[in-house]
Amino acid sequence: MAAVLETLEQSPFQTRLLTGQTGVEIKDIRLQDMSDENVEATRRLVGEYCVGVFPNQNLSPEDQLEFVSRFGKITKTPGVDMRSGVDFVHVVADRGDPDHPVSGGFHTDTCFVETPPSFSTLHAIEVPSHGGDTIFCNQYMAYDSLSDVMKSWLEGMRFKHVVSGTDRPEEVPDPVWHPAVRTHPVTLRKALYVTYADRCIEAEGLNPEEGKNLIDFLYKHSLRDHAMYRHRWNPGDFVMWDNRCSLHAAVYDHGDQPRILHRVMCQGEKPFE
Ligand SMILES: O=C(O)CCC(=O)C(=O)O
Ligand SMILES: [Fe+2]
Repeated sequence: MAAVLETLEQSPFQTRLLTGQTGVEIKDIRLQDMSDENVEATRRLVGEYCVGVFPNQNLSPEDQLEFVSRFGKITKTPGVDMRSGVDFVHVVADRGDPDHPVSGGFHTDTCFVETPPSFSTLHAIEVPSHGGDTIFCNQYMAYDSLSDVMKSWLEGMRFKHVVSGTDRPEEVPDPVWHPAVRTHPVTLRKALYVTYADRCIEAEGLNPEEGKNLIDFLYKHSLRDHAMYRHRWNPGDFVMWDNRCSLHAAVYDHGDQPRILHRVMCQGEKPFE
């Protein structure tokens, strides 16, 4: 814990923690004007608290691409239509169903490639007056709260990740194996790296039933209230999360109110234990 608070105190920004350990708000900074030094401070802060919230931004799709490219090579999910007319800027504009609100399901983005995105970002263009929140959970906390026996059991364990739901199956990559526990390259903390059962389908060395139950347990273990931050959107919000240490889920309870967000991601390293 001490190391975490140090990062916040050392940061050059006006910051506010949004929950005990997950989510940090970074105020009074225009993303287009950020210095290289502040980009590095952002990388550390978001790495430590999993989610960074920058209110009141006004970014064109090109500005967003430019900003995110400072954190890594811009990337996109294979097989997904961008819908924006600007390559690599994905328009997220899903409608809710007033009678049957659902959660999009907690996941880490595009984990089914060799080098999954480090950061994903959403810039709010138009948001519902209520509903349509995005929830994040902290995968350092999920790992830290496992027993020592479970932690040692997961050492060297790898899970198989595959694509689920795609616009263009021909662009889908082959399955990949990633460590169940990954070390964050910036914070050097360990985080549990699982996602929903459709995408995380097998544990190396275990029989199918064992693997399915293990992944199911770890996934459920990740979704505990005290490790979550729930973001209620305002227009102009820019939210950046670190896929190496968090899961997230959209909540589609906004009925037919418009909800339009621009999404840009950058590539991370190959996950390592
Ligand atoms: O719409 C949202 O709030 C998040 C959707 C999502 O999972 C993503 O953009 O990666
Ligand atoms: Fe996502």
